[in-house]
This record gives sequence, C-alpha cells and structure tokens, in this order.
Amino acid sequence: MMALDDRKTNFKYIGTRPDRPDGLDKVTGRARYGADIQAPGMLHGAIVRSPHAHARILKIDASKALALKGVKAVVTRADFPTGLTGEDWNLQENVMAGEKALYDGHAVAAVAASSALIARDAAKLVEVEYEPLPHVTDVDAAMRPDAPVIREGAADYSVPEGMHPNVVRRIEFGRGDMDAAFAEADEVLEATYRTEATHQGYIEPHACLAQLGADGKGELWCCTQGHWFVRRMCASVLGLDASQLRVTPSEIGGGFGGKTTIFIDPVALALSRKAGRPVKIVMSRSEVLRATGPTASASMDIKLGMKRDGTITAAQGTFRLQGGAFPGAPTAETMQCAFACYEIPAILEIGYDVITNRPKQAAYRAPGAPMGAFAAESAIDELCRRMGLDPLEVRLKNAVKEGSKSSYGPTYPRIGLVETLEAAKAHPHYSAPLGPNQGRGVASGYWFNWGGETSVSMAVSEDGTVQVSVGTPDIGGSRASMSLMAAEALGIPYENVRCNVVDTGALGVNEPTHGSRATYASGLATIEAAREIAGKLCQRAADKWGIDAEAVIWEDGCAKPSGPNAGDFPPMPIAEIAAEMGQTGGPISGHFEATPNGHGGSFGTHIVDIEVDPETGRTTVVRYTVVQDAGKAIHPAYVEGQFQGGAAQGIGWALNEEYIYGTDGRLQNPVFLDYRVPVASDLPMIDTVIVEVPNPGHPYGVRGVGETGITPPLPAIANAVAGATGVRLRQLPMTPPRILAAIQANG
Ligand code: SMO
Repeated sequence: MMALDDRKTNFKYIGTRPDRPDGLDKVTGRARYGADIQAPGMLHGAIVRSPHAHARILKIDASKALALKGVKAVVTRADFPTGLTGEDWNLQENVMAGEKALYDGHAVAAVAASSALIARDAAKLVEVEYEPLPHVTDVDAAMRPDAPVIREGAADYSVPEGMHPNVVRRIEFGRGDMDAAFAEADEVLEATYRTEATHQGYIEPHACLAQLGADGKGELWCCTQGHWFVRRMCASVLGLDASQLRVTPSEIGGGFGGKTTIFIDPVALALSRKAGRPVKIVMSRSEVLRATGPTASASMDIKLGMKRDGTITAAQGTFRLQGGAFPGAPTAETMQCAFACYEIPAILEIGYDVITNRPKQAAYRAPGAPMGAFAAESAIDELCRRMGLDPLEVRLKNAVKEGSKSSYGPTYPRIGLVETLEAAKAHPHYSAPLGPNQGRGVASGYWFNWGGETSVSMAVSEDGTVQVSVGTPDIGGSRASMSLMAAEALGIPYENVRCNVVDTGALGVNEPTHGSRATYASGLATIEAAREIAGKLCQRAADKWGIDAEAVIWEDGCAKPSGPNAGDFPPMPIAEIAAEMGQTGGPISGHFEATPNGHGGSFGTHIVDIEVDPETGRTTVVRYTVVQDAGKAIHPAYVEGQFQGGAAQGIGWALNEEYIYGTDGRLQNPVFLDYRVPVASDLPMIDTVIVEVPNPGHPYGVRGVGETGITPPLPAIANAVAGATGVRLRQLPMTPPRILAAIQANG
C-alpha cells in the first residue's frame, strides 16, 4: 500500500458527478434483473414452506403434485447430499429442512413445472405430515431453562457450560479495572435496551435461473451481492465441484447485505438436475419476509459511568442476539461497534448468540452495529441529560482519534470522528431553534472497511477506450466510481472507460459487494491495474521513439518524454498507442489480484429533530442532517445517496419496522402493507455533509461509506424523542402506542 506522501491529492475526475453508465438502461427497462433472465425450455420452481415454527417432518407425499399436468420434478432434502458438517450443514439445513422445520416459512420441498402458476398449484398439492413441537421466537425466552431445545449440535463455536443449548456462542473482551473505574464515576447508569428484527427491504426479491447437468456441470444466473460466494455455497450444499459451476450476476435491485447468502439457488439447481431442464425461481414478497434473512434482534444490558466533566470512566455491556435457527448472529460486531467511538479506560463486553425458531438472520448494512449503537449512544445521552452536560461536547471529549485504542483492541489509524463532530457542531441545524413538542438528538456511529479477496482486470481497446472488469456487483453506483478512478489514474475522460461486472469464469475470486468494500477494494485494485497499463503504454511509446522507458512518463492520457529527452517528441495519446497495439506487441492489459487489508473505516455523526404529538404519540421527522467521513468522495452524489439511504433505513428501523411474531410462532406481517418501510412522504429532505479525512490505506484516500449511515439514526432518534417528551424509549421501534404508553407512565 502507498505511503501517505505518494498519495494523489489533486484530482481531475474524482469528485465530479457524471451520469452513471447503468442509469439509462435502468430507467428505460433495458437492464436485466434476476427475474428477467430466460432460457429456452425453462421450467418454473415453487417452494413448499412450513406453516409451523417448529415441527418434526414425518412424511412428504408428492404423488398428487407429480400427477398434475406440467409438473416435471419435486425435490426434498433427500435430493441433497448427506454428511455435511459445520457451516455447510447449517447452510443446507436452511435451504431445505431435514428432520425438522425450524421456522415459519422454512422450505420443506420444491416443485418445478412448465409455468409458475402450475408450480404454485403443485406446491399446494405436496402433502407434508408434521408433528408440531414447542417453539420459541424471543431471544430472552430462548435462553431460559424451560425453553425448548431447537437444535442439537448446531453450534459452530464452543458453547458455554451450564447454559441452555440454544446459546451457541459466548464472546467476551475488555480491559481495565471495572470496579475502580465505576467508583471514579460521578453518575452510573444501568439500563436494558431492545431492538426488533428488521428486513433490508430491497425492492427486488431474490430470483435465479439454474441449469445443472447429471455430470455436475452447471450454470446459474442470479441477483446477488457476491457470485463467488454463491458458487462456493451452492457447491458445498449440493456436493459439487465449484470449478464446474459458473455463476453470472444479474443487475441487482437492492441488497443491503441480504443478498450475500443463498436461499433458492441450490434448490433451483437441484430441480434442474432432476428435471433435466433449466429452472427459474422468483420469490414473492411474503416469501422474502418470511424466509430470507432479516437482522438479528437484540436485548442488551448497559452499565455506564461518567464524571461530572463528561469523561466516560467505564462501560459494561451484555449483548444477547437472536439470529434465527442457526448460528451466526453478528454479536461480535454489535459489541465492537457499541463503544467504537470512544476512548474508555475500563471496558467489559459479553455477548451471546442465541438460536430461536425464526429465519436465519443475514447481514444488513453494518450488521450488528445499529443495535450496539442504539444501546451505547442512548445511554451516553441519558447520562448527559441527567447531569446537564451537552451530549455533543461529551462525545468530542471522549472521541477516538488516530492512535486511540479501540474498545475492542486494535489501535485506530487516521480516522475522522472528531472532524464529523466538529462539522456537526458548526452546522446551522445544530443551533437552530426547536418548535413546540420537538426534540433534537445527536449520535455517532462507525463501520469498518473490509478488504478481502479482490481481482480486477483492465484492457485497452483499439480505439483507446479502456475496459475494466470487476467482480463486485454494482448496487449503489460502484461501476461509475470505478470508472472515475480508472479515468483519474490514466488521465483519460470518464466517458472513455467502461466498467463491467463479470462472471465467475472471467476473473479470479472476489469477495462480495459487502462490508463497504466495493469502491474501496475493487477501486484500489482498479487504480493498481491502471498503473500497470500506464507502464505498458509508456513502454510502447519508448520503443517507438527509440528511447529508454525510464525517460517516459504517463500524464493527461499521453506518454511524454521526460528528463534528458523532454520535448524531443510530441506527447503520444492513448488512442494513438492503442491503434498500433497489434503491430507493436499485442494487447495491453493490467491485472490486480490481492487480498488488501481492511483499513480505516468511516465514522459519522447525525443530528435529527423529531416532533412528537403528545396526544397520539405520533412522530414526525422534522429535520435530519448526516455528517460522515468519506476519506475522499469519488462521486459525491453517490456518497450523498449512501448517507441519505442509510439514514432513511435507520429512520424506518427506529420508528416503524419490526418483525411481529404471534403466539403460534408465525410471522404476522409478511407484506409491505403491514411491514411498513418509510416512503418519501415519511421523510424530510436529508441534508448531508461530506467530511474528507484521507484513508491512509488507499491511494486516493478513499473510505467505504455504504454502511456507517445506518448506525447513528436509531439512538439519534431515541435521543430526540427523549428531548421532545422527557421520556426515554429503550425499545424499538418507537411506535406511537409505545411512545404514548411511555408518556402516560411518566405521568
Ligand atoms: S451488510 Mo453488508 O452487505 O456487509
């Protein structure tokens, strides 16, 4: 990685706002999403789902379904290989139930037929005999001694002795003398916070088209955030050789983390193998809500000590996360992010992953972080209000900076939390007067930048344009961002760069578009590949001029003689070199394959004004400002879009969205009418401030920005509601009935 001194700071294309290359295709309907993919002779799949939260599967009789005209195949778990262990077994169990159905909506069989309608009718004709078992869907209830045991041997980790077998992992970290540090505090707060499961709410339901031969050779087209992940997971669930499976991503209509895992892809592959035809599956919205991956829900105990001058002396937290019927809740991330913004001398955090009869949680934008921030940032605010301290000043006083030891261990490189707090303080919103029944809340948040396996290839075309092939699907404009970085690195116009997302057969392994890594990791790979190309272009010019390549520099899209040869020859543009490639040594390409470290990460601070109607408890988001460190904004419009999108999703999570399970263990609101995400009319114009504190781990100083924005809204809104009403809500979502009950309980 580059030293800070080598870093470019004078940009020509970076920081501009050109149109995105995929924009026109998307608005004109030309872009092909998962459900648009077709194949000759394809069948349509439908999935039979458990109506029980927990039930033994005694018998599956598909004879009536198979008798229906047009039905070509039925698969059950018997069509999947046995003997898997660990994570592979858990994945297979989730994709298709084995001995037991583990949650409402769990797949137990699937049908392929000549039309989607016939497939759905046939699915209803599959007769499944269940023996219902006691269930549990609440995290705290699932830990109690009397809770039903959901699964034996599900844990991937060491399970604490003496705890209920539903607890599949325990994590602990900390430092310092807790007793002494709490004794130093002038005030100590102890409180319990709860967040409900929410869904990413992506517009496009999961869809795929699969073709698998009896020889194990297959192709899969799907909407996904990471096709190499999909390939690996499908291969392990079906016992295939991953190199025999080619996965091509479609355009993707939203992911937010929910498309980093698989649900229907191996089922479509298994149906295809059995039917000998391509099979397409498109999920419905209610299937998405019942049986894909919402967030974990959390129950968290916080103890926080503060001095009269605002110094945080000690923080203790117990975090219980419910991740559905499988291990893997983002408990560690919740713990790491809860107090990531502060330098606290004494800290103790304990976390538990708990399984319940709910669908397996999946990643959702900064997975785990919003819950931890809700608890920690609410507690800080509550102490500040109690002690008459300014919550923003207290944050500034305790804020982490370069060289600070994080709550979870590592020391921070150069980061921009203080700069976001200063910018928030200087923003007119922070000092604007409040109206009646209005309160203002502030909160900060953090998310990492992941590195991970990255591969990019780049090629010069004969017309002098440049093709960039990346393996990170474009969810939020990353093709445009990558094109800007290539244009900058090569000094050629943005319009002369084409960035494409290519399939698993066309490039080395790439981690998905997750962990705020696409623009960061594929971006730095793009810059490195461009540098390789610039070197080769210089070599071609040097050969032509008959001078040493060392005496040629690449500048403004041209090779130029320099040093002793400066001015000897006119600059040679890329188009001229490209036109002669065939005669001068063949195609010119560049590659970058590496596993960059996750460096930096992005901090943000949000300010929100909430108005609460004291008669009804109804809330209105009056004004909202996002301040976040982007390191260097490649395409400021997309950075602003990420900031606004994160805030909008956080507003939904804070005020309205929740998974509601009935006493029967079934999801009560699996449609967007009842699971209501915020719509435009629920939101104010969300103001954004881009702070740029360069990331020392990236040649252009870039930080991934996608996820941090959903972390501060939950506590910022709770803090604003406390300001407006004088009551503190410690449970999400803060629906009107909950707010009203809290106001009334307060007298
Ligand atoms: S929630 Mo993200 O796709 O790491």
